[in-house]
Amino acid sequence: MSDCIFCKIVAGEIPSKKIYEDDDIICFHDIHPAASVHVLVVPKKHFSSLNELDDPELAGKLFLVVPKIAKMLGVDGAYRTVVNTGKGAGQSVAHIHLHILGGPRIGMPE
Ligand code: DGP
Repeated sequence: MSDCIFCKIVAGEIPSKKIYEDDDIICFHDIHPAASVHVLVVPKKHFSSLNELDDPELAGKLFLVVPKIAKMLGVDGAYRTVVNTGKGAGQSVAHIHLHILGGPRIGMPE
């Protein structure tokens, strides 16, 4: 989608700190990290949210890549995976993405 910020990151039109990419998926650091490790797993194909995702194979790939990326980042022993769906739930970018958060939370006492 032409006005989608994550589509622009996928297309290389907006820079990102990319840590993983394959034919279907890109993963990059969140610009506003909420933990010492905070990355976003994003399908290259545009789906506005989990409500629109209708590709079971891609859904499987999105989940199965998470532990691989967590291991790459050294947080596979303990991490959270979050998918916000809808503005009321905090979804600010209308392109489905999974958050991976690991390590100490930023701004929160341990
Ligand atoms: P959500 O609130 O679940 O829609 O998460 C969207 C996340 O995307 C939010 O944590 C901030 C991040 N984000 C927004 N714009 C950009 C950007 O241009 N680059 C990067 N790397 N992250 C972004």
